[in-house]
Amino acid sequence: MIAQPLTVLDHHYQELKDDGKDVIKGLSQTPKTLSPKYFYDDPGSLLFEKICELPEYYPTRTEAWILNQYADEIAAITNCCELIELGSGSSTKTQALLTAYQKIADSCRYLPIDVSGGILKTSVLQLQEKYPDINIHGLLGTYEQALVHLESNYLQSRMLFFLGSSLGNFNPEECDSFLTQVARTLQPGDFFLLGIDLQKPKDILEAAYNDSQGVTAAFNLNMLSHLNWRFQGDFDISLFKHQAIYNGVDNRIEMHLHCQRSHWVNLAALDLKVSFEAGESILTEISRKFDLATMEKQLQSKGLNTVKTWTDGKGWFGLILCQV
Ligand code: AVI
Repeated sequence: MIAQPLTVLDHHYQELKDDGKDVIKGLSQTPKTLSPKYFYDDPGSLLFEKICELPEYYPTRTEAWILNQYADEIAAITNCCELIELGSGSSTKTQALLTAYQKIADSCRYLPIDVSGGILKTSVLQLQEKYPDINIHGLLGTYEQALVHLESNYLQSRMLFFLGSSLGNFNPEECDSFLTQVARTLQPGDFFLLGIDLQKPKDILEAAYNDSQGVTAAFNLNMLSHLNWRFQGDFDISLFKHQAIYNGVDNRIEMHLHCQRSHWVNLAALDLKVSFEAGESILTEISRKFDLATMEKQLQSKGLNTVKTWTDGKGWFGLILCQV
């Protein structure tokens, strides 16, 4: 079988280079912040795949269990022609849905969208071999680029999915505008499938983001290596320590890189020199933990009406299927 070419939304590196403005802004403010999108260069995406297999990191296997359990039902309810996944990564969990669709659909197409070209290319090639009856095209780009592209390239009935609780990495305002944009890409009758991590005791949450093998620490620190190669930086990784704590007021994990010694960092390509004090930290990620009923209401306010919700036996993770 001839492999489909990878469709590139825009020039990946050029696009992210422009985004360096957010690095300047984030490192110039107090407290310092960096966007979690900088986790996902190719080494970072591989580290994330490792996180997904950690015993402490329950979200991936819990969501995979729900998907495996209910994929046939989801396919039967939705029966769309076009399946679109935002932030597809390795598309591992999605295979339950593709297998279910392959059984019922005559022709359908799957568009995995990710910001990391290496993992996207590899997974598209593997999926094309495994699912010869499904038309598979990878799209390389950020969520923003992807949603703009999808809004103006509507072909046929759609199910858009956003799994892994990636929605939790947005703050409330970002979440609101993301859902508005999602609703814009869908036509009446189309579906949105959302995976969200639910609230649970602090010790389980903190263990999931402070694993004993140090993979999450390596993932967090890799963001600085990414900035070093992308923006000609000189971050000394050994001067920072990973820290993840649960903020019970805002129901979110906060991941930080904690500076161990006062020093300067230079990012030559951004013409930026930043001073770090011992004890100060960079907020690299929030990971919000949700409540199903509240999320269903928020989705409804965007015209995304819940058709069915699934969860696991412990109520740790939720999958919401909604329809426009
Ligand atoms: C991608 N995202 C949903 C993960 C999360 O759990 O917030 C990223 C992650 N960060 C640390 N571990 C996993």
